[in-house]
Amino acid sequence: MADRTDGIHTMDFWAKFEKKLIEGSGIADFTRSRESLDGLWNYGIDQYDSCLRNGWYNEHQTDPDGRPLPLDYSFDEWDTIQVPSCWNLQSDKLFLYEGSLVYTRKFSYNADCESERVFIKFGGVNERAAIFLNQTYLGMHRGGSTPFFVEVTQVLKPENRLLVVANNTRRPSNIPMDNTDWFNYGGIYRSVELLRLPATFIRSFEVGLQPDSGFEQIYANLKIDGADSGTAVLKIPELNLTAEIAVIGGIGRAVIPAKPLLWQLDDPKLYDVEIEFGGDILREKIGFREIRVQGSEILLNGKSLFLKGVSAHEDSVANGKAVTEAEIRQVYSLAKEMNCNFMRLAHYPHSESAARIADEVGLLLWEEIPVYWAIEFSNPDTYKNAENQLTELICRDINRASVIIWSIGNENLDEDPRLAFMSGLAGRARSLDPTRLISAACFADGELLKITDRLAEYLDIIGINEYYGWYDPDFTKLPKILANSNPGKPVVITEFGADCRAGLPATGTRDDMFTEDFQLDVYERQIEMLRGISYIKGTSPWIFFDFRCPRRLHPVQNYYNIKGLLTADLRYKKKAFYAMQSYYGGL
Ligand code: GCB
Repeated sequence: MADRTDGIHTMDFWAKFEKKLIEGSGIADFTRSRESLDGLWNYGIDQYDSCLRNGWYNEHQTDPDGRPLPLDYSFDEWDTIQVPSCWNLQSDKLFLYEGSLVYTRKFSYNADCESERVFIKFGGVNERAAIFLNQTYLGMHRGGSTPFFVEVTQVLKPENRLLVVANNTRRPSNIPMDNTDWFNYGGIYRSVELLRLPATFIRSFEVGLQPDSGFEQIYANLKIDGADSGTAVLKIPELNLTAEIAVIGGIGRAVIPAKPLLWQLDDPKLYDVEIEFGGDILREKIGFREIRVQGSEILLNGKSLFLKGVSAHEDSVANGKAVTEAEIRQVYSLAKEMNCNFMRLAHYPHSESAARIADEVGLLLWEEIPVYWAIEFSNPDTYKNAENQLTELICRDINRASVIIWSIGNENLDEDPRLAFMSGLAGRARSLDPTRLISAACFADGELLKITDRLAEYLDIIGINEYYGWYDPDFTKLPKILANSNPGKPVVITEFGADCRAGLPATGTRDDMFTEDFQLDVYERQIEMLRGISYIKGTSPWIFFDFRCPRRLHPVQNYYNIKGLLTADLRYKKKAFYAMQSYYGGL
């Protein structure tokens, strides 16, 4: 029933719904059969959050005595919107909308068998989502870039209404916070799927090369939901490998002798891997490789590696964050054309397909969570949110050979609460995944002209963002920083760059800001400076292609961050693209 008192009482309805959070819900689902819930959903633009305040999700049509009530909504008569998509690109009136959209659809369900458990997977909803099925509140997910799974077994009926309140309001206490340098897309922008699982199922499984085993062992870890003990069977047919793994307390762990061909950049070999427990079978394609650091070296399969990278946002002109596989493949093929072996996927987890495709094409990845700029580092709930996003990301991509680095954040000042927050995240990442490297994009100290960030102690690779030649025109500081620093660890220059409007006519001098010549000049000086520094083991300049950005109001920018080496439509290569291509080509 629409509660008239909601209008006269202040009500922190978000707090009410946040009492039931959906966290750490990951399920290994790659080859599981699924039913798509994508397609056209009804939607209402709910600027004042009336659905949550007034309980529309209850669908009360009458008062307790059966008299009809006036309703302010009519779900099935609302307009429709495509799921998945960013709402901003679906209608002009939604382009700059920040707030709630109520999404709803109906679907039918027939149980395959009585014991089956059913989950709905949401690949990504920006930024928070309150989920209701058949008038039952199932929980709220925070974090716009990681998947979550909601069990619906007990609530399903033959005919169902699914209702999602998606909200992209920027909040200072969120991850990310209210100020970022990218576009705040909204909506259910990755697929929604229904998964039917047996009563006992494999919730997660992880298979990889056992570190320090001389490439002669693999490890397997799995978690079972629904049963405590038994025996799992791991099979890798191409290696003639069949191994039994004891499951105790729902957990199975084993280290098994095996000599797989290693996953290499020029030969990204993937094996079909199968795991079975109690009749539940999961299949994956897995590459075996080892990544570690030694002194200031990064070693891939024991060999020294320079990360020839570039940073990129998940953004396309046509689809925003809802990028297609074809768009990801196009970006990767352009990165390879620039002679890259590495990409920094900034500043939040990109689509699950990004790492799967990188596994296939042989590209190394840095994956990041949006602990970006001035996060509320002293707020325990903000930490909880960040840790959950990190957990969901690691859980999603744990089997991807391409992913070599978990980045726990970008550009925050070295202050005590931040150190406690970020070192906590580093510890969490290590405990979930001791086989990959931990990094973050940090600042050098602009006054001492030295890398001094205390977070470095907790990182395997120190990422440094610097904009000498652009935000700080005094380029002479860069050589001083490089000479004054002795980090004892590999450093990757995770950002440098300059704005550039493609094709902007230069006036004939190389000092013309925003022109291709100016950007090229910054790149040439950066390359010259960085190439001689022994502890620098990679670069990922900012950025591969121009992207939408509400903070960029200069007419040449026109609401885009134009530091791209390519234009936003990926069609035009700026001059600096060729400078990077020739630098990387010569390494
Ligand atoms: C940075 C940020 C990045 C911005 C970039 C810029 O330091 O890490 O998110 O987009 O600078 O263009 O200012």
